[in-house]
Amino acid sequence: MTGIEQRRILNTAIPGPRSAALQARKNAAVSAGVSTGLPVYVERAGGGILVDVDGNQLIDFGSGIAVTTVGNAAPRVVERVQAQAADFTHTCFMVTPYAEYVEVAEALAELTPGDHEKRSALFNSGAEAVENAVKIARSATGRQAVVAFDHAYHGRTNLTMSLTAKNMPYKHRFGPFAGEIYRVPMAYPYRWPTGPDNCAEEAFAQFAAQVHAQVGEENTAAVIIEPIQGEGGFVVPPDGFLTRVADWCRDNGVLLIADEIQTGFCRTGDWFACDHEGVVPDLITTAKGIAGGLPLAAVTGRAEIMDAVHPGGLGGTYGGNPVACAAALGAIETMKAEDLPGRARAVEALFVPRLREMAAKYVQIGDVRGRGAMLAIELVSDPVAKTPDPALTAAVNKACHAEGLVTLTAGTYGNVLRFLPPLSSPDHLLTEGLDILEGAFAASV
Ligand code: PLZ
Repeated sequence: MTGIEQRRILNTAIPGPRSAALQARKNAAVSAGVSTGLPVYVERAGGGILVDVDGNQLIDFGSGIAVTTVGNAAPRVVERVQAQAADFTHTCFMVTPYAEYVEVAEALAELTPGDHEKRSALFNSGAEAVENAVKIARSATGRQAVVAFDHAYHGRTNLTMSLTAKNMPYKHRFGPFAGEIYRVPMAYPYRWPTGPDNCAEEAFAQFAAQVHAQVGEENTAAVIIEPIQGEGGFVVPPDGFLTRVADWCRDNGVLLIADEIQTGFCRTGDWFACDHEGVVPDLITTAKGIAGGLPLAAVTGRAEIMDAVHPGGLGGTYGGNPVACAAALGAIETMKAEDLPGRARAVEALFVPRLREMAAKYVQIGDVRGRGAMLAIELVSDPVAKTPDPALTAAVNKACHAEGLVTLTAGTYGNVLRFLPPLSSPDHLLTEGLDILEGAFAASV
């Protein structure tokens, strides 16, 4: 750990005066298009704590949007990054390569679902990985159409924004969008019209029928899906849905791209969320948790698909930067040494009973869902009509922030509170965070 006392401390109002002064400078220097959910300015972080410039210590239930799974400034990451930065910081892998990139690709081949032969390519951000997965799928199949789901989130670049479902804030006024993208219903048990028991089968039937009627299997290069949707509201498809989609893809020569950028690397209690059902995607995109906070992303896939691209067709100046690769090797070592999939399951065991208790007490909590340390509650103003309640969601979120608990919202309707604590967080901080959440509910309903 980083020597930060694992204790919440509130010295000032949240945000405090130094954070407020920095936020004023931010507003004068940074585009208004880049907003901040909780404008406390962070000075140090580790374990389950963020320390701000006013000396407040906040409990982290966000991990910088599912990134610092191994913890912030995790010791093995820091050690490797410091050593690598002192050795060299950049050569460009496409010019004069280095071993760390190859080692990350080897680790991805070992850890990602399936025991087939694999290849990887490394990039800087999740969106860039998704862009490249689509390029690879089109190149390998000679087909163009890409099928994405309702509530999907795949990034903010033009192609990935086009794959993303939600207008505000991601797409509004940013069109025109990329072509050859088709959207189908998502298996969303809580909101499935005929009930959760029918969801897997009916959602799959609609998916297959719509692709057949509106796209054509033979025109479809890939189906892209988050095995648990992230920004869209932590929608967990019922068991059986992903398997049916994967089987359909195999039967139709369509590539299955699992976007595990948010779910990957121990977050859901497995190394990857696909492991839960034994689904083996043709291509998998990873980022976020892979490198403990440094920017790194990857596309990993079947050797014959990844190698179908012409030499020189994939790349970029910084993709697989040596310092980011060193961080990834430190992060992966940490995940193995500390059994972080097991730790994520322990987090689920600690959270879910508490969240269910709250749901029994507050009818506004319509659904408790997620897996491992990727958990959420969906808030509704009417539990029968399931009317989304984004106002209550914002109020609870704000009340948590005021008490020094960093929470995040999500969901197409803005009515989901999500919990993504770092897996380095001690239990007592998780319990205290849940106490704060319960207090925020009591104060807000
Ligand atoms: N695919 C499944 O979750 C990033 C986005 C936050 P980048 N999610 C957080 C925001 O508002 O921009 C994400 C994801 C999934 C792709 C991405 C994109 O990853 O590294 O943000 O480009």
